[in-house]
Amino acid sequence: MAKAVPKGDYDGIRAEVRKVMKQPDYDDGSAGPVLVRLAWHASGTFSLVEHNGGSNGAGLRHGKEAADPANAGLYHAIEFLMPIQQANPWITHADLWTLAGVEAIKAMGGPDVPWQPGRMDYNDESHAEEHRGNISDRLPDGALGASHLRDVFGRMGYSDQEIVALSGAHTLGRCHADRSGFDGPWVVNPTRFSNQYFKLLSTRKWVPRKWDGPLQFENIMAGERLMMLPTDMALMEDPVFKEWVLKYAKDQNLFFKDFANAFGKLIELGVDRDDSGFAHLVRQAAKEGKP
Ligand code: ZEM
Repeated sequence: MAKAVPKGDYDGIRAEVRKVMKQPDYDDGSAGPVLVRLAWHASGTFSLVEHNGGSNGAGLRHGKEAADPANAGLYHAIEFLMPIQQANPWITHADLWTLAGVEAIKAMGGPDVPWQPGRMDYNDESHAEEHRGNISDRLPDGALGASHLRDVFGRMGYSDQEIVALSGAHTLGRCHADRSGFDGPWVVNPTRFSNQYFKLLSTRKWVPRKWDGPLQFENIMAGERLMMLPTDMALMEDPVFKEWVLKYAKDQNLFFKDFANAFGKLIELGVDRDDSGFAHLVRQAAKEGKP
């Protein structure tokens, strides 16, 4: 059971998140990485041009977005947070998911990412379907390359430098064959936030793994089979991306600063608060002045 904390006590919620992060029987003993992935996938559907998608609404609980293969396995994260939500029904899922991602980053040794409340939830599936617009196929595909990354992150308004900074999150967690088809962690200590991903990406020799699964790259380190996705490799192949990989590999402080900015921006995408401090869910068509 999670603890009920007073309405608006977000530090109290953060403390509860730290407690649910301890999951001795799950993955590397921590829910932290999958909580970060939930915050990212909840937010990373945003489109600047269409001005829809993003963390507001917590649409990932419903319908098509919940069933999207790109979101496979994220129900674990939603379930880890459920006791907190049940004990504290005053917080929206959308606020809880983004706050949990931010707190997990911090608890695993990462930077302080700015966070603000005010997101609302879709009430149910039809509410979500009616409001969110068509946001399918917006999350990146790890099998592709640099131009795909620029398409996907450009749609959210990110620069090359920010794409590389955000990719540093792959120092956390692992791929699961039964979720994405890919397999394994990127680093030896995947519950510690650091610039290790950039160090390994830029210094180790990565070779295609011989297996039945999709193309991924491997390097054996301390007896562990570490991995890189084709999109991770693209950061070393593209000269502009590579410059930032090398900078972040050398300078952890710079990485932490740039990551905090880029992740803080991510969880704010499409969250338009009014004077009341709430980001009301407006039907996309209504915003565009259509009936
Ligand atoms: Zn990920 N990511 N990601 N990512 N990601 C996975 C796991 C995690 C891509 C991707 O295809 C995959 C960002 C960007 C990109 C995390 C955070 C962030 C997995 C493995 C894949 C396939 C899923 C599985 O099988 O469980 C691609 C192509 C990206 C484009 C650059 C960004 C941005 C992130 C946050 C800032 C995290 C924390 C994980 C580990 C999840 C876990 O369960 O351990």
